Amino acid sequence: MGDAGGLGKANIVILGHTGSGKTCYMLGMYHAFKEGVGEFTLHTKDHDSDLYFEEAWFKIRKRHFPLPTEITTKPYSFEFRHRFDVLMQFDWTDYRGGILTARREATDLASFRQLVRRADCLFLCISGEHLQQAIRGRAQNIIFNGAISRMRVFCDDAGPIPTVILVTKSDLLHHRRPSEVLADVRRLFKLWFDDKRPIMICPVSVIDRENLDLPIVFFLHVFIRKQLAQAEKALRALKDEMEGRSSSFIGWVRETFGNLSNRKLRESIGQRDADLRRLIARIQPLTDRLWGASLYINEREEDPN
Ligand SMILES: Nc1nc2c(ncn2[C@@H]2O[C@H](COP(=O)(O)OP(=O)(O)OP(=O)(O)O)[C@@H](O)[C@H]2O)c(=O)[nH]1
Ligand SMILES: [Mg+2]
Repeated sequence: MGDAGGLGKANIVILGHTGSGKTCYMLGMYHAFKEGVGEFTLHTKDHDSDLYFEEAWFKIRKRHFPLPTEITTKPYSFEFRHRFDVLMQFDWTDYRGGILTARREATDLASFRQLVRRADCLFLCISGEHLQQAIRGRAQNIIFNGAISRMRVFCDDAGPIPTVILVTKSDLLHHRRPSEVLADVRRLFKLWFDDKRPIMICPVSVIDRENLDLPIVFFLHVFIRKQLAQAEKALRALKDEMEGRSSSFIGWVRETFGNLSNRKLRESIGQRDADLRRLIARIQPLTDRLWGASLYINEREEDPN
């Protein structure tokens, strides 16, 4: 994570079997924010990527879908903006789903593993095709056919980071009760729920344009909260140190905020804390949308200390 805009730079990695809808989702997400969600927009600085996204989305609207991704593209760099201010940058690599079942010889396997290891957020795709009926008696087949067990193998390296489970092609699920679909997805992804990460299940569709913006909003929400929690912990550690109590966290505080005098350090962290609170208020119109949709959300992360 580097420094850029208000929140720095994040790596979002999307995983899902071939044909699960990763490329279409990325195009839909870009389009949703290009049109603007309130005053929030998404941009890529790369001219050709922008052109490709626009053309490919135009074709999707006419039901001409992109070809399966055979060669992984370079990462796309996105800027998430509120009016003219960049709030966050993130990189997004459109990997081929085939990587999940690739053999050791595959040339892109090592870079994929590395990417997942460095991720700040995971997007996992399960196609709505698997969920058109209740999963009763079919769970093991879906876990295998949807490459859910393969995703877990790669994600183990990343630790319990914020995760969005995208139920793609949700236009195929209109006949089912949303709460039953969400319960089925929880069963299929049980291991991800056991390790107490911030997690969301979000049905999305490029046909219905359902919820295309919400996964990024969820990540933004947990990303800011995490930074705020760190700033508050840093202030407590500093206070402890100034009052003669030792704190194991203080080394991290000085490394992150600079080796300043205690007074300057307190000012600097206090400023960061206030900035983050302002940001939370600023994105409120977006986060309000999360609580109004038919989703599963657990935003809490277990504090290891
Ligand atoms: N009904 C419906 N079909 C979709 C939707 N999104 C994608 N599809 C279908 O799913 C196919 C695969 O989508 P892609 O986005 O190419 O899948 P991918 O995960 O990128 O696949 P790889 O590139 O092979 O890893 C598309 O060609 C469409 O036929 C959707 O929202 N609704
Ligand atoms: Mg693809």
